[in-house]
Amino acid sequence: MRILVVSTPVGSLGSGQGGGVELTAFALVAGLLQRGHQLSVLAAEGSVLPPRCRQAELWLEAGVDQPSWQHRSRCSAVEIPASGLLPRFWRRALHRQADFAVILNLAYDWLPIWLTPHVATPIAHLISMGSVGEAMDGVIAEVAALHPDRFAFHTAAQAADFQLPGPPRLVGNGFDLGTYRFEPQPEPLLGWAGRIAPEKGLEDAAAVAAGLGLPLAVWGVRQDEAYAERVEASVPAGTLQWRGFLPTERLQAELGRCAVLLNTPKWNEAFGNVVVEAMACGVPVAAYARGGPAELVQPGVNGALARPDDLEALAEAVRVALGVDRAACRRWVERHWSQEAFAERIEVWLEAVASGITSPQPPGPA
Ligand code: HBI
Repeated sequence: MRILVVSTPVGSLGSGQGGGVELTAFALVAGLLQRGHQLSVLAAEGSVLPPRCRQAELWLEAGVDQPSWQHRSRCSAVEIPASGLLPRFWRRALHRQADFAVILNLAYDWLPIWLTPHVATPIAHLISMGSVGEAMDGVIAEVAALHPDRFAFHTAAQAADFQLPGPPRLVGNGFDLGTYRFEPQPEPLLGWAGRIAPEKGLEDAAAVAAGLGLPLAVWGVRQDEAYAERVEASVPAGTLQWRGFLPTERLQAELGRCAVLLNTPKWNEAFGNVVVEAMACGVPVAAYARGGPAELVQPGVNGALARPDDLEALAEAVRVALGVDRAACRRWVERHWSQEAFAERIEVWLEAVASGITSPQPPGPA
């Protein structure tokens, strides 16, 4: 099929601002190309595709970033900046829609979902977060009631946040496992990776590392500077090793040296890419039993789970994870989350959407 993938209007691909949706985009574009589809990717100016995605046609748009949903209040109205990227993406996508069998939207935004019943070329939405605002919850519920087949989610925990007419389509996620090298010998070092912002709960990982007397390496974009400084001040100097945001190649080389990765989501984490990335390097994960990570961590097999927000339980989970077989972590990721397996799940979904056999016809004009 000829597929148009519309990226997130928050930052350019490759900058790290787009969070997990970047990894997802690269995995599904590369995987669908491998399966013989023709891909075009619509993204913000400055975006760069990795070599494995180079056969995709890259369309760039300049414009003002869409304000990020997870840093707005739950009752925020939909706000589209003047000269916004989002309307420019969709002006271009609608203008060229006839060239494609299906449009795959990766943006967690109101406009593309609202457009769905009114556009000839079917638009499919891979929802990348749990519930973060009423405007999004509302438009997903409204459009899913008519076109349930147009929505896919990463995990059951994430999908459970939304009002859907039937069981959700779950596609998990996908990773280019050739990028991640298995590391059998760790250092006495704990790890944490993610956007450095309150919803990711770094302060809990810092407290547990300090309590265990082990250093904590921290990777990620310092999205909330004041928050990062508060966490730094909350533990003895030297506990945290701030490693910054690294491209995957370098991140995995450092991540692999950790004895355990701590994952401490305060929100309903839709998937938890870093959990799978760590395991791909052989690093067991101690995570809160919350959101996507609770479906990824198989206690005793690839890590341990702790009651959410319970520091004692998290420390105990770290101790258990320290004893987990590192090769078993790598094997588990290869079985479920390869780029190839993910692209096949996406292909099955998009072919059903393109054939249009499953969605009821929208009601006539009111
Ligand atoms: N906010 N408005 C908006 N649009 C997005 O696509 C978006 C976002 N916030 C975060 C985000 N995407 C990604 O970091 C997550 O989907 C992973």
